[in-house]
Amino acid sequence: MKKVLITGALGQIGSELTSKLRNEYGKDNVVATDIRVVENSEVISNGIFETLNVMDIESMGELAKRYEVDTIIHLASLLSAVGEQRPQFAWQLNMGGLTNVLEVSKELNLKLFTPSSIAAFGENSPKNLTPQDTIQRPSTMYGVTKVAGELLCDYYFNKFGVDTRGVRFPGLISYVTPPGGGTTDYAVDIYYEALKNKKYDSFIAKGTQMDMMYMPDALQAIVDLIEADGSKLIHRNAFNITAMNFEPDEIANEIKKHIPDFEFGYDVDPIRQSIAESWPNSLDSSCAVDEWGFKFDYDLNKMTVDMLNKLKAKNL
Ligand code: VAH
Repeated sequence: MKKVLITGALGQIGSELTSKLRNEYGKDNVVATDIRVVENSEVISNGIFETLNVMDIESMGELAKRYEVDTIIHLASLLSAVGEQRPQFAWQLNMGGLTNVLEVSKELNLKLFTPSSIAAFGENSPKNLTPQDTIQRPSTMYGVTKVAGELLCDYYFNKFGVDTRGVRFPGLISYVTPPGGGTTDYAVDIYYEALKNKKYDSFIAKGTQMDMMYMPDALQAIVDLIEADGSKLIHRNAFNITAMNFEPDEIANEIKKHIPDFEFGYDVDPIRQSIAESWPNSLDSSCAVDEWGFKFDYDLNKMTVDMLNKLKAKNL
């Protein structure tokens, strides 16, 4: 990867990925794009930024040509909970945007990374250590678009030779840009609320195990997979990856080690709870390890220390 165009660059992943890639590949080699414009955003002020609606294939192709990118990282997407509120729009955006980046990548011979999610699995996928290759019958529109997206990316690789690659992200936890409309967002909200109010009621129920990952590990996984030797990849779209696995009580107890008077409880959201229950309890990430050396640095303990320190530094 020498020059990259990122869609959804103002989102939870995009905002931190843009900064990382500008540091590692040079500011002039990262074209950050998003449909929105946000005031006081470093993504906009600290390098190349273009407004782009991923449903507009002409503008997307024009930007890719103008900046002579060799890679697209496609992050623009509606997440699980908001996708259930607007299922038709979720299909149109998630699939329309992906089809456009695939067509532009085919026309300009670009490498394409786009993430899938643990949401690509459903009730009858094996719940524990969910295999790389297994039944995928998700019950959310977001999950449907992720499975369809995985199949479409494999199709473009097999039929047209487009170099597509992706990972199935678990819940991602970060301190820079809050997530929007996800089911795993409770694991981000809890840190903000523990610091601001010393109290948080989880919208996900006690005992609900989900895979999670700290954002620095997610960003490194994106770079490592993009830079991996394609000839060694048996799978492409998309690799199971995970770093930790916990239920709400476990993350609350880890926070209490640092904020002893933190009051934790439950106020379960039945919609997001039903989504969470349809997802795996844990993933088997051995194919990512074997095929491109996936690794992670942060466990729940190390992440909690860093999250609380970084959020305190933001004077929340
Ligand atoms: C969501 N954070 O909750 C996203 C993610 C695995 C979950 O895809 O929708």
